[in-house]
Amino acid sequence: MTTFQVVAKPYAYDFPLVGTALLVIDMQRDFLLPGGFGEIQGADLTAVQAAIEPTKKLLEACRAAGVSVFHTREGQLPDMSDCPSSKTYRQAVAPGTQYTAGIGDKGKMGRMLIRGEYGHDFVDELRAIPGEVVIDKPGKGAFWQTDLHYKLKAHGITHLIICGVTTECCVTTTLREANDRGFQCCAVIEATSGYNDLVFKGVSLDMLHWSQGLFGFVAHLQPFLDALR
Ligand code: TIU
Repeated sequence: MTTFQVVAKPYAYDFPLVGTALLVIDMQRDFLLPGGFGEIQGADLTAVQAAIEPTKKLLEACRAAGVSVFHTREGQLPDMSDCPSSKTYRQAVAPGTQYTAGIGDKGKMGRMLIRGEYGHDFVDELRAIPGEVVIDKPGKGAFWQTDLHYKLKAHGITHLIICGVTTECCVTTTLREANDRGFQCCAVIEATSGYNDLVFKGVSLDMLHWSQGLFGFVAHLQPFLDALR
């Protein structure tokens, strides 16, 4: 069985070719491009966009090596019936909200974070290709109200290489949930970013590998590119 090893924190991350999936979190126009939900949230778009090219390199290396690829998209059904009420009250326009526009409202790329809208879909650089799994999720974590766990099991996945946006939100929520489910996870530093990278990214990733890997591993991109070559 082919296995790989990359330098990581808190120690080397070993992963099998068969049994590992790359999990690309929410690389959607609404989070990454001007006029989307991220910008309305006050995002530093330059910071999140910096993850696009490294994620593309990681994705291409995984595809070439034969690593399974899963993508997620955050978004609601058009009638918003699947929107957690916590989100409705804080991230859509509701009494007391801090926003003037939010989830479900019409933006420059269609209704924000609504399935089927232009802004909800992946950025052009990171579109899924046939054979890759796309998981649509209503929440931050990719396991809640989705069949991600079952599809990972169906593919025999035990290890997850995790990247995408945002580090502080959907990436780490998903990695923490995956750890509880027994998956050995590694986040890839250059292939993730958030809305306030000066403050959030470093601490978010540090918390993952603190204390002998409380939630999992963190590694740079280059060791993955070298290992998968
Ligand atoms: N920062 C933030 O609100 N992010 C999200 O809503 N979604 C993801 O992190 N993908």
